Amino acid sequence: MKSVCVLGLGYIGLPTAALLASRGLRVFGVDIDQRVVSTVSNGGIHIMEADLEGLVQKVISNGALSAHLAPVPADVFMITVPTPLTHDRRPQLEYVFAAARSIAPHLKKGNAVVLESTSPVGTTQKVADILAEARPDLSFPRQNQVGEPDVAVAYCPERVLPGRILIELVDNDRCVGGLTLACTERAVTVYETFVRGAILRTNAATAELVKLAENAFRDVNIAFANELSMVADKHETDVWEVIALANRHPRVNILKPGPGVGGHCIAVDPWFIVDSAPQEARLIRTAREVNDHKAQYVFDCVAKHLEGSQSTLVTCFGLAFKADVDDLRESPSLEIVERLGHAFPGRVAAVDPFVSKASAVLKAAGVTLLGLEEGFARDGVFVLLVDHTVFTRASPSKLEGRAVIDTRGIWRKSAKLN
Ligand code: SAJ
Repeated sequence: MKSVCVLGLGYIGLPTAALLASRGLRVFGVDIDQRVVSTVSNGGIHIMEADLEGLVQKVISNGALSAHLAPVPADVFMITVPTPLTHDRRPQLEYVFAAARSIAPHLKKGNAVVLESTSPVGTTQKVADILAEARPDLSFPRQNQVGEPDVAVAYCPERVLPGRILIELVDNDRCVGGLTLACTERAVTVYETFVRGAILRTNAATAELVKLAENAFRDVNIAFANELSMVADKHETDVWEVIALANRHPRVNILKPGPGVGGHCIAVDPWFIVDSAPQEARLIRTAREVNDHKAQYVFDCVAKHLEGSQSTLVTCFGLAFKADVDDLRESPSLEIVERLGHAFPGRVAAVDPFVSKASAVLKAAGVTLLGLEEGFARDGVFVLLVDHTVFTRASPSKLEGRAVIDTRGIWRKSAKLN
């Protein structure tokens, strides 16, 4: 194996392509967005991720990585495109299938195709079927069949945490599931070039469900913390104190409540399980509903605070979906700020050191974007939505005598919302 073509240069594809290129492979990065291709071709990056820019610069300048608008023949094709939800919460797999169709003309005997995008069980087989239809001259695998097909097809879910992607791509264990045993072995050789963690072999359907199970597990556990925070408010107790004390039990480890769950993974992937097994996945569905409801609950708490006066201002700290990232995808904080802006015109401002320009959504909601000091200088209520490190380091004097609604428990010992 000498070359890899990575389809989709997003949060997973770009770091993976750069890492493979740094391991002596010739890597062709493909994206349908001209701006992404131009940025990467110039050694730049279009996402924020620790240490990524330096690595991309290096592998672009030494010629190991190049960016393209269409697939280039290679030994291995890696699909890392988004799998969003449709409006009715069903997996939208069109990007995966389009990527498969785009590589079909370039395939030759001995190639491997690895899907990394989070996908419902059965998607890897569908990719193999699309390739088989487009290339009747080559043989493709069927799940659990014996023998070695001309082109190997496997699933290997990404499981890296944004903010730590380059570390976790190397150190995390990986789960590789081929449609056949031979497919698994071929895909394993790809990951052996850069993974220091264990490479665990299984079949494609299991690997697909493993990925969904990981994120659903976390969602259910965060839902427990969020539900507990609402119960604690009702009993006028401090949820952070409850959690700290409960977690002193040797077998209890409650996660942290917040304004809801965001990002493109945990807020989305559990729906793939619900869609495929609606009767069975009752807890997973409820957890999603609890976490989605938390944003509404926070909005209601702030609204209750503001309704008493016609002029009280509100300053929201944090827009990103979690601490120390600039990613606004599915962000409950952004949703809360947007709704507050519409409900209380002219009174809402937001501060987020990772967001430099107010988006169209914020502008439409009439929300002003302020710098940190400007935000602290404002009158009225402070609403803490994201535990960015700069917020956790704010001097207590900035908060003295303030009405604070803290959804993350970093500014007030008592984080009760109402
Ligand atoms: N959150 C809480 N309380 C917590 C932990 C998280 O409210 O105690 C919230 C965060 O604020 C955020 C959301 O949950 O809004 C998700 O954040 P996260 O840091 O838990 O996870 P992601 O979405 O950044 O990354 C997850 C990871 N999955 C797991 O930890 C099981 C990562 O390993 C996956 O690779 C990634 O999804 C993905 O791409 O699927």
